[in-house]
Amino acid sequence: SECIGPDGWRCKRPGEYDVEIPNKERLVKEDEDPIVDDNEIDTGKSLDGGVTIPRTYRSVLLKKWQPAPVVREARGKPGEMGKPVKIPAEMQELMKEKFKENQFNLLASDMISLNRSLVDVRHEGCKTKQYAAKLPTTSIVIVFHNEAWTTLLRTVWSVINRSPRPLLKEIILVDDASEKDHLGRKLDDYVATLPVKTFVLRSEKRSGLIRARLLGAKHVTGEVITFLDAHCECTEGWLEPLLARIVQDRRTVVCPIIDVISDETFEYVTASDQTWGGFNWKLNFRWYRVPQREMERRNHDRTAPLRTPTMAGGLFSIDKQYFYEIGSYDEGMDIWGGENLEMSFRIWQCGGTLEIIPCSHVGHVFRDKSPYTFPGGVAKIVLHNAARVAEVWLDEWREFYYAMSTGARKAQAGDVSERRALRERLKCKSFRWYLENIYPESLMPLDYFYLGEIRNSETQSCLDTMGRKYGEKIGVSYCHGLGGNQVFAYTKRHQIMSDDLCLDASSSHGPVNMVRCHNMGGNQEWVYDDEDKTIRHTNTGNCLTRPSRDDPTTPLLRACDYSRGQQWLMESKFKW
Ligand code: LR7
Ligand code: MN
Repeated sequence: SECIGPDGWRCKRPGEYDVEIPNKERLVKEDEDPIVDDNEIDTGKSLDGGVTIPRTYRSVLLKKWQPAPVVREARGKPGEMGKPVKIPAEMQELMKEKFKENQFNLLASDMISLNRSLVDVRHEGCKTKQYAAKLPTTSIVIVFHNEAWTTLLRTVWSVINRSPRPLLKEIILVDDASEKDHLGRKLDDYVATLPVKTFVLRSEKRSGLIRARLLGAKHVTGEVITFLDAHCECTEGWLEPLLARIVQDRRTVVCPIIDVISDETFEYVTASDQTWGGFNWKLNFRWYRVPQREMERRNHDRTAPLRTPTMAGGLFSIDKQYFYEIGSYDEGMDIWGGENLEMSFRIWQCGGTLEIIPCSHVGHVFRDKSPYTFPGGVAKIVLHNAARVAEVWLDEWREFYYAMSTGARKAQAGDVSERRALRERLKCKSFRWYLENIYPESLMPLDYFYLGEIRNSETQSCLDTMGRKYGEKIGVSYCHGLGGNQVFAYTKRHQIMSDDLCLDASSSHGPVNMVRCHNMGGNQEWVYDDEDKTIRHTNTGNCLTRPSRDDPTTPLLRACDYSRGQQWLMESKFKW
């Protein structure tokens, strides 16, 4: 069981906190709490190259606390128990109008109680889990720019309503130069009335979410920092399992399962517990299915912590001291994007652990578009941030990023010397180590023979994904030398891949399709012959062939005849 309390520790179930603690005298005051060093648990993790900090945790149980109120269903109210809100026909126009402001259904959000009830979505096995009674305190940091009143306050209330009061040190709201009236005085006055200490920090000029979080973190007095986006809803028992995991090893950074609050209806929809975080060649964060090996490592226990290669970025808890030891955030990053991958790589490469704790569920309003401005342009900012990630953490695999995103080479990473020095100082491991040990399923192949364009010797055209999707045919077009759709890797596993797509043929005369890479050879195995320049499909023995004249953009699979139309050159000729 998870009951890890050493001598004198009581094991409790989540939710059990709103019971009076007997014998208050036995509890120590916050400032005289001794360093508890008997809760050391060896996770069997190698320490070499990592940060050397004590693994033990100083645990505090506050003397005074109020039980968290129980959230009951307000029957008949819209959205209770996480149900979808239906907007009456006569309000559809207004709804559409209001949608634009935040890129979610503001009208629906405004109709729902700030204290709305939710279903307890946890796996049955989570409800009876035992956690140490002595957990660290946490401060919640929520940064926002022009957030809607109801989503912001519903986030705050869900924290208040569903966190054991003794664990909740304070809630810190960081206003990143919002321009909305309701986020000014009105907000200050409102938070002053809350039953949990809550205050608003203001950044004078737009600083972006990364620097806003750094500002919030500075004011944290709890032992753990918990970051949330400004449009979340925490569910029953969300906090204890996060903190309990940090007690076991303070170099573990933990995320809840991020459920979906529909941007259309505000329905609370549980996310799969079988997805983890990855990324593609463009350095976009992506959810992927958890591989079998990780399920096996967890003995198929769906309530056990899940080691994830990357995190989404908005919702996680981290030991405060560790947050700084490991290099907090890269202050050179602007507005939005990249910081989540930067932190993920840094945690793993520098000796930490990044996990999703499946017993913790927090909902987040996912939306299709960003509602706010990106001063200087979205592409410029996002590419700048991503280039910093690539320059500091990716080693040679940065080439995948630069090859894939057109314009990435031009976007300036700026001065990254401090971040590289941090990597040195912490003696962080290489990206190869990360790919080998943490993320062998990565779309960035560990070993590859070639990365670049693939040009037909006869037609002088290049293989091109044509921006097509899964299952569609591969194309060829004029070699533009700009990377993007014309970049392919020829891997040691004998795949010809572009990001998550692999050349795939299931019959001997084609077609040659682009299919999600499965890393299992089969229809996706090709052998390039450096001498005669053929790309031979192992299963069928046939060769990749230039298109015929009646369909000049679709390469074929034909019996190998060693003609020039079957010769492909793997020599990058990029124009950057
Ligand atoms: O300039 C800004 N200043 C801010 O304070 C821009 C944004 N913000 C605030 C904003 O109000 C919000 O509270 O920062 C927070 C995140 O911005 P969102 O909600 O527009 O971003 P997102 O949910 O699309 O983005 C995800 O990726 C981001 C990359 O920088 C951050 O890491 C977000 O925290 C992250 N959100 C999540 O991880 C929730 C799950 C989404 C997924 C996947
Ligand atoms: Mn968000």
